[in-house]
Amino acid sequence: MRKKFLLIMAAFILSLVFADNIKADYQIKEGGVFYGDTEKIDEADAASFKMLDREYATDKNYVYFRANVITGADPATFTRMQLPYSKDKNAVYYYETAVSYADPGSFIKLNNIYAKDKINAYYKSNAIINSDPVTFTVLLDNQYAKDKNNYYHDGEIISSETELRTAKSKDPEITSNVFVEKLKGKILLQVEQNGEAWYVHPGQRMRYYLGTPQDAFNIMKNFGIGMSNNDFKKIPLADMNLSNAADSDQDGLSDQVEAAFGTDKYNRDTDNDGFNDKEEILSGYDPNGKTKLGIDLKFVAGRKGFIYIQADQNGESWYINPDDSKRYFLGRPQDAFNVMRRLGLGITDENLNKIVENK
Ligand SMILES: [Ca+2]
Ligand SMILES: [Ca+2]
Ligand SMILES: [Ca+2]
Ligand SMILES: [Ca+2]
Repeated sequence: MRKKFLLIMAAFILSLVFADNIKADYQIKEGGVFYGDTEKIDEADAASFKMLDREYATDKNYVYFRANVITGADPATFTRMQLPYSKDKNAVYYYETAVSYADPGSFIKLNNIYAKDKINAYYKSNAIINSDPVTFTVLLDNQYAKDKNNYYHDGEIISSETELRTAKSKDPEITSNVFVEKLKGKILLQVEQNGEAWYVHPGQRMRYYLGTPQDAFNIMKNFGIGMSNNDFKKIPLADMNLSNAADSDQDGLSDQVEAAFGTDKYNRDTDNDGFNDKEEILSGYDPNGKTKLGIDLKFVAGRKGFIYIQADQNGESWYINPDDSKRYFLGRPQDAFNVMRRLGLGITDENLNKIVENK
């Protein structure tokens, strides 16, 4: 029963496909030329009419795209290029419209809306005036392009800062830039200004303004990726931000950090093995038991510069510094601020501008 139903469905779908085919073809009937069943092409000469494919045809006088005459096209030298372009000895055509100033000899299609030849780049049927065809390339989003002088959106030069940022984020030469590669995951300080801090997101390779300690804290928390306690144990701990707030047992780990590790905030040696909680963690031992924490630098390698959240604990967040592969506690806004100031790398405005800003 089910099989029969599927067969009927398949037949139905095929009939739709074929119906569409028949409708789109040229037909010669009643002494005239039709595109599809009903659309008569008045200009067409049935005797010399030749279908080139399902969308282009010629006769002794004209070239046709679907049911329309391509004005000015020469039927004797007309050839198809990849849709939507075609050409003859004189000109290039975008569907049925001549592409202004295009050179048929050197014309190449870049995508469905951009093309170039030895003289210009083109958007649909228009030349992009003053474009540089040698360096003109389409970006990761089809509507964007660039040459050595400008970025373009839908064939127009981009001048707004906001749009420029968007365009650059689609530029593979920027996003895979070696320079950005070196700085990904780092915190940068604008030394030529007032020490403004930026975080270069290691996945997006874009920079985020860290602003005030509260902004920095929020931004860093927002990027946090959940990680299990077991995985956290593989990342070495940095001796920073560990006792910035109340430390009830005075073991060098604040109550907040103890909560993150699950140690006793009223006991300097939670597991009573003779080594205090902080000492153990910093040297890679488990403050809650006999074993080692299992530091794994291979595990850390692919995670440098990212921010992780303790999904199994209280949502504490940590930053893995790409320079020393250690994790830094981001307990409070002040902690995020400390990380920013102490780990931040000075950068010139010129170099900073090579990294796309995201807001
Ligand atoms: Ca403590
Ligand atoms: Ca303790
Ligand atoms: Ca201990
Ligand atoms: Ca121990």
